[in-house]
Amino acid sequence: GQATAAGMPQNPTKGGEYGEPARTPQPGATVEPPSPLVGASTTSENIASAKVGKGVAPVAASPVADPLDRVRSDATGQTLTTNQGVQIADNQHSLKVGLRGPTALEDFILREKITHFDHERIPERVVHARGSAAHGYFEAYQDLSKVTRAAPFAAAGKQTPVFVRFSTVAGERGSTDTARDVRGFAVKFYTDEGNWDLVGNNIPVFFIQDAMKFPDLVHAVKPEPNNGIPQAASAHDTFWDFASLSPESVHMMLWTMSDRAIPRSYRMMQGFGVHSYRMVNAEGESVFVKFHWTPVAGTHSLVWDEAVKISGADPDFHRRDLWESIEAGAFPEWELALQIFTEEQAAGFGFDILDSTKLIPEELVPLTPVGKMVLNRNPDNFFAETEQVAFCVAHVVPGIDFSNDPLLQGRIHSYLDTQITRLGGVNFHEIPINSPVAPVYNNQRDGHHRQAIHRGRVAYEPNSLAGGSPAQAGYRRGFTTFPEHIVEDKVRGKAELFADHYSQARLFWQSQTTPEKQHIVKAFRFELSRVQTLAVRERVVSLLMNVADELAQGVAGGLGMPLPEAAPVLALQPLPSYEPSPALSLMNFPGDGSIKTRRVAILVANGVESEAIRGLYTKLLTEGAVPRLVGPLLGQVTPVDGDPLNVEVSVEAMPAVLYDAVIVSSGDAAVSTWMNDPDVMDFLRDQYRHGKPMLMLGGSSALLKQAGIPSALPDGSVDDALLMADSAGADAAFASFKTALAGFRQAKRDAN
Ligand code: HDD
Repeated sequence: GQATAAGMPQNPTKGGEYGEPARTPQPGATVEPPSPLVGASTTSENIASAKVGKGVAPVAASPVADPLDRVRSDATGQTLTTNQGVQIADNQHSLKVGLRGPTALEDFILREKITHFDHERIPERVVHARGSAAHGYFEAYQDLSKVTRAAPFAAAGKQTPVFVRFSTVAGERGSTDTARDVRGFAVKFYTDEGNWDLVGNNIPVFFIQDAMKFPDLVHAVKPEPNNGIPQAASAHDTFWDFASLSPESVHMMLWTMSDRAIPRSYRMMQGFGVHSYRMVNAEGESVFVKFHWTPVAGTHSLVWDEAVKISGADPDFHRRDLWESIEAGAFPEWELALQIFTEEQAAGFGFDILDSTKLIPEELVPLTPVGKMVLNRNPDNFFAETEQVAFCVAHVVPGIDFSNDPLLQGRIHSYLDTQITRLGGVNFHEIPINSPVAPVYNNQRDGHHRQAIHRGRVAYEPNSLAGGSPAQAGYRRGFTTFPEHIVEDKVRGKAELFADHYSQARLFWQSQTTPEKQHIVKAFRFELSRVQTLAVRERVVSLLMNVADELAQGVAGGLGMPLPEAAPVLALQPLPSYEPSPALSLMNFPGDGSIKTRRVAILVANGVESEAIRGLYTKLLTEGAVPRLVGPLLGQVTPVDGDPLNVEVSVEAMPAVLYDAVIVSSGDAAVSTWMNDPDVMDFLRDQYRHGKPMLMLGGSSALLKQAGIPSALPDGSVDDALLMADSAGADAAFASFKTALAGFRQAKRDAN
């Protein structure tokens, strides 16, 4: 307890006990931790610092975020009240008939509090339950009015506020971030002509071609209904049973077994609108487009062993990463590009642009960059914003229109419908995070939780009693559906080219680098090893045989099974043949070459030589990286030279998988302690195994031998991410270390 002016002990949570002084909270202390390199030991992973921010979102001017101040509630300096505004004298005790007697029904304060608590949870999203979000803006590079009248593209430099939510698909709300899964990439544009939601994924194709199959897909991948196992994983019988009986899913299967499904960060993955959409200009002319988001930080992924270990060490890995980088001012950024094509062009592609299991190779339709998106503000409240945000594929604005993709058509229905259950009624658009910045006037009325107080007696149109207001906008201003000419039979079925399930799966496979191919084979092996039903495993491999022999053989060999017969293939002619497309490889987007936000462990212990690491620490900070002094325990370590060092985090609390690279200090005493420390040995082995850059200073390179780490690559060549330097050469080694870290991972080491 702190001392009050009166010298009384003060506990701010016990107003009833200590009276008035307790109702005056302490002024919020600004935490400015000292550098870990000097002074008293205070730091921990959770203390605000220049590296992770101050716990208060930087406030960027935004027409969405700023008006939310209207509903932001800050209790600093305020008194506790009921929901009716009645001040509460005692928040510790229920009202009892005698101190040892029963609680009175009359205790409205207790009942209001408990009743509200009982209803705190709302249904989680049926898919994409686990997610993280941030505010930001989209800025157009150029005036795109030739192509679309959509507001965000009206002028070069025009900014449109956005709220973006990233997610996994299969896991429940509390599940791990690093599951092998598709990632959702949902962007709400608060345009000045209404809200536009671009609800995409980090993979440009989908498992199924028709919305009719979506509930089956989701039931198959979710935990099995009898025992609720497994959580956030596709590695089980029901998923692969469904997938193996749905050959249309083969192309997507390859993507989800690739490293795309285990991104290093939400900030380091692409996003795709998946479907073909239409853009329509003011003259009513239309083209088709596909949407692509490309991260400025490059595309980087985890390796599977690392993803599994992160799940234990920090299940919030991606959520924390997004939060911390925004707090630290390292704002994530993507470029938006369009593939623009006409109906006539599409007729010659050899695949159907209405089929969501197909992408359009960039060799066929190159990308046109149209703008960038920057995420610069964390939500203030996870529930109010991230949980209550409602994305809906049907939210389009004038200038954006749908295609007839049967998956998209079903989605147009599904998203509105699901919010009615999830958010408790039809007025979810009035929840602040969902409200457009464009004004809303119509004759919809009432419903649960109505916020607007509509004035007047007219709630219909046409009317004369309200002077005809609100009036139709007419075709020039209002949303106008592109008048596509259609004369067709009403049928259930699919178009012919939808039956080609393998051409693009082969294209994807052929476009991968060798390590990527190896990871795909291993992912299939892992998933199918967990499948208990032999026939399901066989069916999957029989599909893969139509993709590539080396793939099918690799997977079958890994499962200890003979090659089955290839699955039957419909003879369709002529099918497109593709050259490998470099854009389909993750390696194609290395990023901007910086090491910003990369986390670097610097191992320290008593007896280290501190001069070199002080220099490296400062250099890393200057480059925008996130160095951490990692020691055996919290507290201080005593180097052979200079001031004590403050350990920022212990090896136990943050193991190797939570860093992108390691620097191991020199110093005989420290090195000989580490030789016998199993945590440190595991740390080094994992760093090596996961391909991470390692800089061994002075005598610490002796640890490599002890850990069984080879000094050259498997092919005998030099490992340029495994660096050694004596302390005098540490500065020079930093340049090589930086290059290795910018390159992210040594793929050739590959023990994965
Ligand atoms: Fe979906 C959520 C993306 C097919 C039905 N979907 C949801 C979210 C994303 C996607 C990113 C989470 C939005 C958020 O963060 O709140 N979904 C996709 C993509 C698809 C796709 C890229 C294929 C191209 N989805 C799809 C189909 C249907 C749905 C075919 C149904 C016919 N999706 C839903 C849903 C969800 C949803 C049930 C659950 C929660 C929500 O909508 O708001 O309506």
